[in-house]
Amino acid sequence: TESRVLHPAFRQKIMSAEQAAAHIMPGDNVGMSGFTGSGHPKVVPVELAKRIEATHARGEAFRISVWTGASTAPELDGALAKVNGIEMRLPYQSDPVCRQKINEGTMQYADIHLSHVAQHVWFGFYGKLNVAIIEVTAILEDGSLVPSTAIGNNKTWLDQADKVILEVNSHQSMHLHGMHDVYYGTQVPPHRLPIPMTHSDNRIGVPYLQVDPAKVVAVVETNSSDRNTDFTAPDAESEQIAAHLVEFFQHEVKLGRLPRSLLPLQSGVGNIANAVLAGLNKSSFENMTAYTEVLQDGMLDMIASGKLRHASATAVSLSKKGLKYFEDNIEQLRSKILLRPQEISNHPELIRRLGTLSMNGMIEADIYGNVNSTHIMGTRIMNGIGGSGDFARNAYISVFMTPSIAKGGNISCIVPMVSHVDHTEHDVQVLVTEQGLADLRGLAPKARAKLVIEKCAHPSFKDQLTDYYERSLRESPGKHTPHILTEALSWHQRFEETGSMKRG
Ligand code: 0RQ
Repeated sequence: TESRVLHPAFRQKIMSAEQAAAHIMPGDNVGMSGFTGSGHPKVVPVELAKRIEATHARGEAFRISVWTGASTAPELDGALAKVNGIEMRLPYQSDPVCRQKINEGTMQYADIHLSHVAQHVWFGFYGKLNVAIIEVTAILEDGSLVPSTAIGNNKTWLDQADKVILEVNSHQSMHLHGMHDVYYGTQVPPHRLPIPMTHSDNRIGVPYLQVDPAKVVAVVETNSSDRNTDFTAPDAESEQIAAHLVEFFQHEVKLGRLPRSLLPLQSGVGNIANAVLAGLNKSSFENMTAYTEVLQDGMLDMIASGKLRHASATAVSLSKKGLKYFEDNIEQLRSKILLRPQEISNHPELIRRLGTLSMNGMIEADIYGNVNSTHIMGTRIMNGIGGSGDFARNAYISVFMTPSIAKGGNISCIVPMVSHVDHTEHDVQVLVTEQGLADLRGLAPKARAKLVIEKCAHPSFKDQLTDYYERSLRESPGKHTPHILTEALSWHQRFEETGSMKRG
């Protein structure tokens, strides 16, 4: 294939991945591209992992900090974690090897709101960014960079890093050019101005990334695919969750609280989110829009059917089948999809102004509506908060969803008190399980508790929850948010000890 490195100054820097990886030093903070398995560097991290492994074999220390947009893939997070090469990871991961290292206590992990990352780096909160490793689709004649399938924090990494390594991936479609909207107007306080966006399909920036060529130490040509994880077909439970939500939105339209085309949709990652989008695709709503982080297959299907008029995101994260449709139809899709930096896709100012309908997955919720999205039994990380907090607090309506039970019915996802809080009761308006939907807007704690138990809990845990709640009402010293503190987390403790939350 013809080289996609069209600018002579960049062409002079073309080298192997191994040579490029030699620019990274022990202790470096390294900013990498990548968001939900898309647009991450494919080869330099692998060569870096080899170098780290060889260094460790000589008995010398070599660890780096890895900052990304969000989750990546086995050839980045997995490879570096496997050789114990990561000292600190931020802001989001979903890799099994990373998860294991974090939970065994050998890797540090800072789980950060995705909208915070770029500005915290500008403010200097995490120290100096030494190196950026960024995947791009092409380097044009004038030196501008055509972004890949995800933008994430790339603008910030390119601006802030001392040294830049570019991976130019010819596997990505050249037709991505024009699908990106990179806003260069962000400032730090006290110089901030309003971000000039009033509709989710507004273009406010330029379709390329910029980099100072003097900082580019290496250009590596690659040809590899993104993670392209397949989704499972919606199961009965996910379809029930979707049905409850569609009915709720219809009700809100009827009451005049939502327009007929709804408001911009934000949908989280995973199979349930995908099933909800499939439900919306079959619904009577039309001309919908999306203001979200990740564009999954479910949204692509909605664009294909004409139900979704436009989607704004920071990454496309597609299955192999979804990717084929995307690439075959990319000419038409370019006017319907905009990819933006994550500081914009997740910006609280914009989420509040646009009024998103935000739908995210959770691990558990408690009877008062506090939500745990990240920790298994309070101590073990699953993935991270990702963008769910950016959206939850600022959405028009913020929805959290989960099946009502997990692990073959031994776990109730509705508990007396969550074992870790990511989204407080103040940020959670609607809870949905396959059992039903609890609309918590405007309710005081005791009314919330009754509704959550009634609508969301699994029948096999309803009595146990009701019993806890009623005894709390009697025994709790405070009657605003009644609890029996010595018992509130006993369900989790019982699971750790016996393998079930069920009372013997
Ligand atoms: O365990 O993996 O061992 O089978 O948790 O559960 O049901 O497959 O859920 O894939 O929809 O993910 C919250 C993790 C849900 C996700 C979470 C066990 C269950 C299973 C996974 P196994 P499911 P999903 C946009 C927004 C935070 C980030 C976010 C997430 C595993 O949605 O990471 O929202 N969200 N970002 O068996 C113990 C419980 C459990 C439980 C389920 N109550 N207790 N284990 N499990 N419930 C995207 C970005 O920001 C990038």
